[in-house]
Amino acid sequence: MHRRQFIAASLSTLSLAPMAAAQESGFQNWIAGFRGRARAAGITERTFNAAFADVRYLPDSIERDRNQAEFVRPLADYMATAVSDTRVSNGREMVRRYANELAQIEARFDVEPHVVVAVWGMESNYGQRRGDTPLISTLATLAYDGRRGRFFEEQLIAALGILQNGDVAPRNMTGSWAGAMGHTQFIPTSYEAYAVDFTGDGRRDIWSDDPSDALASTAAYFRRFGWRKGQPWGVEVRLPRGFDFGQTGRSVTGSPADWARAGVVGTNGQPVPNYGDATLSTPTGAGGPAFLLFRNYDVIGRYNNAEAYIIGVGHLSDRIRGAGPLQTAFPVDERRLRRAERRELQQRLTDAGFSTQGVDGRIGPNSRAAIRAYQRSAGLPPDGHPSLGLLQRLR
Ligand SMILES: [Ca+2]
Repeated sequence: MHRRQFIAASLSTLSLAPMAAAQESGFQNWIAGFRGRARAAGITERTFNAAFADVRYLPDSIERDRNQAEFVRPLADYMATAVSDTRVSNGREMVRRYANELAQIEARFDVEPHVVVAVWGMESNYGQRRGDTPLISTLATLAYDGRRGRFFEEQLIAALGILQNGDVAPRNMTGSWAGAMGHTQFIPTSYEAYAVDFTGDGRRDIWSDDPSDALASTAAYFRRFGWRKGQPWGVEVRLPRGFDFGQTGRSVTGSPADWARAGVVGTNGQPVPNYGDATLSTPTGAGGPAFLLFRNYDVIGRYNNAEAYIIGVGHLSDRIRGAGPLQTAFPVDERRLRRAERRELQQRLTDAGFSTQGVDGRIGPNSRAAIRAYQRSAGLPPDGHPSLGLLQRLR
C-alpha cells in the first residue's frame, strides 16, 4: 500500500559491503537513541525489548531501496503480468473459495468480492508473496539509513504499536523489504488506521494463512475513501473518427451522456451507463485504449496512486468478474520515458516555444498543455502523451 512512497527512483549504486562493520556499530548506536523516542511515543520497555531482541541490520533493504530501477517498461508488459490469464483464473478460484467470507465483507463494507480479490492478487499474488523479511529489522535498518529516515521511523513506531497491541507476535511480523505487510501489503500506519478484525478473535491478523482479516481490512480502506458499490472504476470506450484528443485528461469532466454526445461510447457502440461524472483517459496516447474514468478510479488510487497500478487492479477486477480482455490492446513497443528523457522533452518543448513552466522531469498539467500545443501546431493528435516518438521528433 502506498507503494509510490517506496518507489523513489534513485540510481545510486553505493556498495555497502566494505562498510558493513561500521554500519553495524552505527546501527546499534542508532537503536540506543531510538529507544528514547519510542518510549516518548508510548512504546513500553517490555514491547521494545521483545521487538528488538533479534533485530539485525539488513543491508539488502538499503541496497534495494537505493537501486530501484526506473520503471519504464511498456504498460503492455506490466498489464501482461498484472492481469495474466493465470492470475485471472486464480482470482476467480479465490472468489469461489472465500465466497462466504467475501459475502460478509461485502455486506459490512459495500465492496464487492472481485474488487477485494483483485487487490489481493496485485499485492501478493493471492497471499503467495506476503513478504518474509523480519519487519522490525527492515524498518529499523531503513530508519537508520536516513535517506527516508523520518518516514521509516514513523512506520517503525507504528509497527511497535501493533506489537504492543498484541495483534501479532514479533517473530510472525514479517513483510516486504520495504515494510509492506501481509496479504494486501499494508504499511504499518495504514494498518493502524484501517485494519479490522474480521474473524472476531480480537486480533487484526493480516499475516496468517487465513486472508480474511486482510481482505476485510482492504475493504474497510476502500469504504473509507468512498468506494461506490456497483459502479466501475472505468469503462473502455470507443472514440469517434477525428476525435479531439484535447478532451482527454483529468480537467475535462462530463456525464456519460455528455461523452456520448461527443461520440464517446462503450465498446458495444452504446452510450456508457450513467455512473456519474467521468474523465477520459488514453494512458498510452492516441494509439492505445481509451477509458472513461469514474470516482472509484480515485479510490483505488488511494491504495497506490500509480496509473498502471490503478488500471491493473481495475481491469483485473473486471476480468475476475467475468469480463474479457480489453478490445484495444496497449501498444507493445511503447516504453515509458526515463526521468532524464522527460526533462529533455520539457527542455526541447520550452526551447521550441511551448513552455512547460519548468524542467523537473515530472509530466504534470503544464507539461501536458505544452505537449498538446506542440502537437496541434505539428498537426498531431493532441493527446498530451509524453511518448518516445514525440521526443525523437523534437530532437
Ligand atoms: Ca482476527
